[in-house]
Amino acid sequence: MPETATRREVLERTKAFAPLFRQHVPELVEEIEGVKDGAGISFEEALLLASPLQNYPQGVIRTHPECQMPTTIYDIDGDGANEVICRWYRDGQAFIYILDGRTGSIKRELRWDYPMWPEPGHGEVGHIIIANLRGLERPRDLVVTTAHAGIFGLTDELNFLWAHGQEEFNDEGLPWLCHHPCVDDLDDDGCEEVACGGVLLDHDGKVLWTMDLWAEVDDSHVDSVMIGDIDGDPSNGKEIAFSTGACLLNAKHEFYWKQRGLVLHGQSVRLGKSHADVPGLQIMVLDCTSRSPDTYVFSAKGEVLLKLPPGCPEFFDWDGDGLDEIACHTTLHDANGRILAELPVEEIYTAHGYEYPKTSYPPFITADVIGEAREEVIWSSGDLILIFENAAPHPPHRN
Ligand SMILES: [Ca+2]
Ligand SMILES: [Ca+2]
Ligand SMILES: [Ca+2]
Ligand SMILES: [Ca+2]
Repeated sequence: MPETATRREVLERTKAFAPLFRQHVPELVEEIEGVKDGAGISFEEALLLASPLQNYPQGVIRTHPECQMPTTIYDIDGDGANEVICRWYRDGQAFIYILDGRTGSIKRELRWDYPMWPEPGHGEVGHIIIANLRGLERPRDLVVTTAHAGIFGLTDELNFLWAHGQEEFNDEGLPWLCHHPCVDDLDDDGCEEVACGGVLLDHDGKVLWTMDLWAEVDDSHVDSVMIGDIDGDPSNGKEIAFSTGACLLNAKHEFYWKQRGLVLHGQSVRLGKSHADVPGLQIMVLDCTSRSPDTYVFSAKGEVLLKLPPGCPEFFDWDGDGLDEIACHTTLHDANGRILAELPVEEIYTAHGYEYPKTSYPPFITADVIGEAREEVIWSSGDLILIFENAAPHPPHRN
C-alpha cells in the first residue's frame, strides 16, 4: 500500500493506543498479535483493523449525546460525505431532513407531526441518534426522540421501523421518560437496543423491560443514559449508567450501585477514562438539584474519585496522551481536579456582541477537529463558533 501522508499520520496516531491496549486489555493484544503475524502487517495496522472506527469512518461526528438541538452529522447513505440530519421547520411545519452536508440541499424529508416539547424554538429537548437497529454492515438507522412525546425508529430512507408514544407506557403506570437515550448492542446480535431510562427497547421496538423509576431512583425520569462495558469486564456484558440517582445497572435492570445520596436529579452522565489505575471506565455526573450541587466522577464500583464545582461536564483528551481530562463548563481540569485552563468564553462572546450561552446543558462539544490527537473544545452560540486548542507545544510523535 502506498505510504501517503494521511496513511502515515493515521498509523502514527495509532501507535499512541498500543501501550494503552497492552496495559488495559492484554488479552486483546494477544489476538492482535495473532492477526499481525497471520496477515504479515504491523501491530498498528492490525490494531486499526480491529478498530470500531471501521464502522464510524474518520471525520464522522456523532452528535453530543446532550445536544439540545435534534441534529446530527453523519454519512448515512455511505457515499463518503457527511449529511446533516435534523428536525427543522418550513412554513411552521416540522420535518425530519437529511441534507447534503456540502450544499445544504434536501436529500430526503419526512413531515413530522409529532408534538414537540417545549415549543419549537424554545430549547427543544429532543434527539436524533445514529443507530444500527437493522444489523446492517454499518449504522444506517435513526432513533428520534421528542423527549416527552415519544421515541421513533427510522431507516436511512426515513421510513418508520417502529414508534412509541408516551401513552403506551403511561397506561402501564410506569414512567419511561428520558431526555437523552443511548443505543448499543446489549445482547450481541448485531442490532442495537435503545435504553431510555425506565424502558429498554429491543432493536425492533419491542419493550424488553420497564421499571418503576419512582421505586428505583425516586424520580419520574432519567435525564441522561449511557451504555458501555463500564466495569471493564466483558464477561458480564455491557452496563447502563443513569444520571438520575447516579447509578449503574446491567442489561437485565439489576442495579450494581446507586449514589442517590450524592446525586439527586443528575444531568449529563458521561463515560471516560481519566484514571489509568482504576479498572473500567469512569462515570461523570452533574448533580444540579442538591443543596450543594457538584460534578462527581465515580469509579465503575461507585466510589467517588473526584468532586468538582458544578458545570456541564465532558471527558476529553486535552493533551493527547490517550487518557481523558475533564471539561467542566469553561474550566478544564486534570484527572485530579487541578485546573489546566479557564476558557474566556463569556469575555469573547460579550466582546463580539453575542449573548453568552447560559443553559443547564453543555453548550460545547469536544473533538479533535485539527487532526493532531489532542481534542479541542468547541463552543457555539448564534453564528459565532469558538474553537479552543491546547496552547502547549505539540507533543513529539510517540513510538
Ligand atoms: Ca453521504
Ligand atoms: Ca441487540
Ligand atoms: Ca461489563
Ligand atoms: Ca489526556
